[in-house]
Amino acid sequence: MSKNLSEKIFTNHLAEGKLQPSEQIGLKIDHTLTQDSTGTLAYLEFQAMGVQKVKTKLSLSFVDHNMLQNDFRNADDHRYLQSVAAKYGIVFSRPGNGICHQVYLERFARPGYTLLGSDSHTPTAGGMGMIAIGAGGLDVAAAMAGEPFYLEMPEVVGVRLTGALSPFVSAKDVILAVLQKLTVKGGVNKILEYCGSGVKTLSVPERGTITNMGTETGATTSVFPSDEVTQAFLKGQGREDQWVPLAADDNAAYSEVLDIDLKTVEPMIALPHSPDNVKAVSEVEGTPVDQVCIGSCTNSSLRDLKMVAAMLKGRKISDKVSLTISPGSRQVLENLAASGELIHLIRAGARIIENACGPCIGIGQAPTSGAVSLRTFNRNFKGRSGTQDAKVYLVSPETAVAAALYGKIVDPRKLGEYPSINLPEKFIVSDSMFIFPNPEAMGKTEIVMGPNITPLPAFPPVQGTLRGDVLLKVGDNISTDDILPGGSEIMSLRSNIPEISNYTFCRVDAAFAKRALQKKGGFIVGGENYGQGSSREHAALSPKYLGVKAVIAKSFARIHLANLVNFGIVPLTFADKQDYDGIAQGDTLELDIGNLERTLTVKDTAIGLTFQVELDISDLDKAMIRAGGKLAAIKQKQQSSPKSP
Ligand code: MIC
Ligand code: SF4
Repeated sequence: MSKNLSEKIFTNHLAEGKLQPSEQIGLKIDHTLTQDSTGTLAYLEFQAMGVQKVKTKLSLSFVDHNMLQNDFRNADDHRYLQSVAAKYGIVFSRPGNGICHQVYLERFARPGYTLLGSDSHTPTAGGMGMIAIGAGGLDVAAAMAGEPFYLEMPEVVGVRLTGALSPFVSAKDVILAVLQKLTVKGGVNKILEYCGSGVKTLSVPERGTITNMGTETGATTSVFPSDEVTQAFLKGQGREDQWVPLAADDNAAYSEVLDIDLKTVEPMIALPHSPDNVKAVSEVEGTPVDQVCIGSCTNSSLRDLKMVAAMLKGRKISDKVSLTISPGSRQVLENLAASGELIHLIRAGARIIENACGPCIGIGQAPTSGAVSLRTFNRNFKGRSGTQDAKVYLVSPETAVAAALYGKIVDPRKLGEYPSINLPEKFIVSDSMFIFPNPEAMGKTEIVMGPNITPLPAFPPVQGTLRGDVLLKVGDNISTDDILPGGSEIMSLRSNIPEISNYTFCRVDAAFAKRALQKKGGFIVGGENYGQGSSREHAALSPKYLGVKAVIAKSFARIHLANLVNFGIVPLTFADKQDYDGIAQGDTLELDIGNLERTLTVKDTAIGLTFQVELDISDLDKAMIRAGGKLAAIKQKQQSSPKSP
């Protein structure tokens, strides 16, 4: 029977279950990846599992998010991560080496492999023909301990590309066009698999831009075939031996097919405050711009910065604009420096900042009050930039440069001759910023924990009747940035749950944390796509710490749903979405969870009404909730099979 590419890779990695859409399956994981802001928790969880060393083919720990080191806390986290890596056999990518997704794509991504990463943009590596999925830290820790990754088998949507992109139009415009069609929830429980004759016109980094931002549709992952373009990229990285050709069979079936003629794609832009609020750049031309930021895991490859350098060459940016450029990796920076292209960025007036996430997650470069900021990033949720009333637009590097030059939004196609750029046949490659584990030293390595790194809280089993107030009622598309914001101040507390939980929902309702503690917990009521965005499990763990027992929403985003289960918060959806309207913040709810049946009844004692909710999770998930979360469940499992570590 003919198979699509996703089915082929899943078949080769199937540990449990049947490959049917909506079936629960267990997937064998080859590689794992963590970054500093989710990694500290993932490794505390891994330590708690009592395993001697990682059981994957390769596990990597990156430091790329919180790099400011405003005080000891941040630096202590980095030191902790380095010591954990040395102890358990994990490759450590030092601060300064670059953004995890960009570096992984350059140095480790392999066609046909699986990757699980504690960051929602892990699907970037799908540009290399692999199944790369973002998950909470606990799921990544479990994969490092040799457990399969459990998920609902997604539907596979074919995205058929034909033709080739026009000058000044690039991969970012393609994914923005996809987002316009699918919205931020159209990809939930789906894989976007790219196919068609247009695929070969896109380089691996361009494919990575598209698979990276597939995350914003809610998709489980996105994947491209592995072809001669992939081979050339791997050859350029000195890794040609890792290439294998991979593609869907002819006549492979997809649950649906989206057709995109690349020739018809034009420069696109996502308007504030959602990645799916997409329009053509030509529709918003003339809007004055205060800040332009180029970088992030979406658009910071050598291809992108070569284009930016070529477009800025011999020009000067507008006096009205602050332009920052953060290269995706040290390799990108080194290649730009060696080829002489870096000078064009510097002379044009760009502020070159560290090879890291930086402004993308509110670590520096907050825009001025009320500013318009054009960014080549992937998320523009309100307040994520660090300035609550800033208006962040998402664009391609080409549109970003046009705005930096003119101080307003301009269709880049008006910029004259389109520069031609080529990726080098051989990249300058140096792995000197990785620390590879030394098997002899592993067992003897001490883990160094600074005073801000606190033990994981333990939670009792979840059973009986859950009772409490509706602590907060929110609308649709609440992101994990709303639940627990980024930014350097709060991110310094990522390894200290009691402290960070004080910031839960702080930008939505500053009194939330206090109220939750006073009331000894309760419920959260949400709209559609609750928990979209980042994979940070703090958005589940902090509410749990404050006593949140269940979230009742119209629908959930995939990673956040798994994180709620992992920490023993019951994720419920309204059987009849209209019941959402009847509940008010402050109402008292009562819910007997019985045996965690599929349909449960909630009593709103404030208005004397009852309504039905659905618990659409697997039996394995139910066992985790009963045990008080995944960590407790894994520990139980290990105690019953003492030989397993
Ligand atoms: C993000 O882009 O929001 C982050 C920061 O990379 C997160 C991870 C985190 O919250 O640490 C993500 O996308 O998963
Ligand atoms: Fe870093 Fe931004 Fe990418 Fe998240 S989206 S990994 S913060 S660059």
